[in-house]
Amino acid sequence: MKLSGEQLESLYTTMVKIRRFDEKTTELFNAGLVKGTAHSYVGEEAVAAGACANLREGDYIVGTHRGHGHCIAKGARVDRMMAELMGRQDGYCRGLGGSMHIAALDLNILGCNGIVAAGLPIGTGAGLAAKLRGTDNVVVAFFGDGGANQGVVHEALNLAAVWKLPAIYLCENNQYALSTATARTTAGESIAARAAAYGIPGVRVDGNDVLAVYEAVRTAVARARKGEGPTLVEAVTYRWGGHSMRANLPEYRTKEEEREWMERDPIARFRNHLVDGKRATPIRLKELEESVELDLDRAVEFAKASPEPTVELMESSVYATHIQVSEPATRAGRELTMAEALNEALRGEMERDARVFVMGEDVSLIGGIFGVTRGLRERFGEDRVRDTPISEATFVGAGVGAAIAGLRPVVEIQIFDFVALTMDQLVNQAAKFRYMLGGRPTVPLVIRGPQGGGIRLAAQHSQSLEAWFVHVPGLVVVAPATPYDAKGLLVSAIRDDNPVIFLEHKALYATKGAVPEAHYAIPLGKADVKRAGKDVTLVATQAMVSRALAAAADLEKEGVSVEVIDPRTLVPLDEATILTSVAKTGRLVIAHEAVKRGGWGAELAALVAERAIDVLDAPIVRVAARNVPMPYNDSLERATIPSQQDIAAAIRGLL
Ligand SMILES: Cc1ncc(C[n+]2csc(CCOP(=O)(O)OP(=O)(O)O)c2C)c(N)n1
Repeated sequence: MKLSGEQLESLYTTMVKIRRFDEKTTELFNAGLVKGTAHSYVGEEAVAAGACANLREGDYIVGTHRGHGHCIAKGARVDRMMAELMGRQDGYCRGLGGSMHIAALDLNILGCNGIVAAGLPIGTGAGLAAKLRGTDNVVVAFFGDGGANQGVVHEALNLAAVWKLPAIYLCENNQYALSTATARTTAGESIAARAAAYGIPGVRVDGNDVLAVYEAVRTAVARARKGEGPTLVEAVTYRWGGHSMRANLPEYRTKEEEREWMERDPIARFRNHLVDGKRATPIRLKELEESVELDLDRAVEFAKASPEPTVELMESSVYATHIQVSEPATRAGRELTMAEALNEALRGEMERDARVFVMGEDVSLIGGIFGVTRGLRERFGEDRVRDTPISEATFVGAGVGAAIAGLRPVVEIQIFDFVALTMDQLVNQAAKFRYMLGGRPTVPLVIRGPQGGGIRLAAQHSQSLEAWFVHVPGLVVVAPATPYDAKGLLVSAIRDDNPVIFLEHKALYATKGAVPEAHYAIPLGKADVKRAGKDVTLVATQAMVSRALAAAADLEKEGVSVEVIDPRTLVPLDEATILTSVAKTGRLVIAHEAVKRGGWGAELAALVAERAIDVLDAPIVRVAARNVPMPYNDSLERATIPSQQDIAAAIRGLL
């Protein structure tokens, strides 16, 4: 396609701006004004410039650690970028993110990323959001040749291909991953050739030819906008400098190779093309260069004048404010199982808010292996109730991307042990996204599914993993014990603007309890006193709650009055209710099913010791699983998970 003079000038300006921005960044890094590290895009300018020239404001991009060029090409302001690199409050992330996390949600720049290839699941989710909304917006997800060997790249390409998502996966093959040449790590004739395995187009282009990149991405964007699905584009290029500004590594490339590639300078090449083809005069190009220079000088001044962020800003950037709700006046209602109660919560929220959708393995056609999503497909259709491939990292990451792009995904992990496959997307992406971007974006994502033992599913299908998530700032952790709590808490989790880990207990799915028919929400961070007492405070979670109540009933016969508290949400934790109870009883027993070592009980014990040691009349006691993986054998499993008798014995030992 023949580009207008204005478009050509814009491409040229973008490339020059990217180059000069990173050259300036290097100077500022050497002068100590840019800290940590940054990865220069010099030499690769044609890729971002050519690709993003095809995009509209509503289109999304996700960048990489080498992402300044991606942001500039999508229209980011260089002054706010520079302020971010200097860690200042006027930066895109208010100084909390730095070079590797620059994002501009107003321009649908969903962030650079410090984790190699992690942007691909997120970009895939943004593509899903664009499709579910019925727009013709597309996403360009950048990644490197090193990133191409991450498992999530395979998963993302597969998912986008089966769901025909409007995505362009753009591999910047600069031929090295840090020090390691692509040829030493990468099988097959090319990265683009891998597209054939997914039945989508794969195109290899000269990444130093901005017009070639523009054309390849133009075709891919047109296909995506028409709803025909994703394309994999591989742009072959070369980075001129070292891996990062900090890296001071032994040589791994030859000077000759470096020289050869610098002779293929994408900017000089385009400049010659414009001048030789009489599409621009050298004088005009000089004018454009000078205006870039002026912009960058102003950007540096802007950044230097910007204030440093404060501790208050930092601390307040982790969580979005939780929704304010109050519990229903009555808990009376029909007897439902916990699975039915959860189903009602999902149904009610999907009725109420078209942005809510559900995805996970086997959640649609059969309604989930525990039946929690049963009937939702019939009611809301397959678009909003999606069976996924077995690609946990990527469908959770797609949930993150869709949430960032404005939807409210509820993602099921079929058995919570499988969450281990998703930890990057949960811990490095979902939990930190708001914070890394300066405390403004929201990530309204629920990750739910069954944990816990008791039904002989052995070591890889029975763990209780709440401590993993409690440890991560940015995540909300919910763990209901009754059908009533499960319904109201899931409603709140879906309405919350933070990523919520919603832990169900598989042995409780079939337990019954009264559940009000009306749609209701339970506040996050509010414990429930399941039984009042005055001698001992017993804090129990999930399957331990009914055992704690049974133990308390037994002990009452012995004249011991036990107060049983279910925190219901572990983050945020209702510290006040627990501390008030301990102040009254002077004794604390904590019961959970997770293994004792490093368990959530240790955190609570430490909290009470720090805050209320003077009111304690006895040592704090934890009743928890033995420090072993869950055994398969019946009686060994029983010997591992705390019983009602274990809890009662712990309490007797305190009196
Ligand atoms: C998951 C992960 N592994 C390793 C790293 C460390 N690291 C950062 S960039 C990089 C090389 C990436 O190579 P490539 O994807 O080709 O991108 P390039 O740096 O060449 O642009 C490595 C090993 C990381 N940040 N994340």
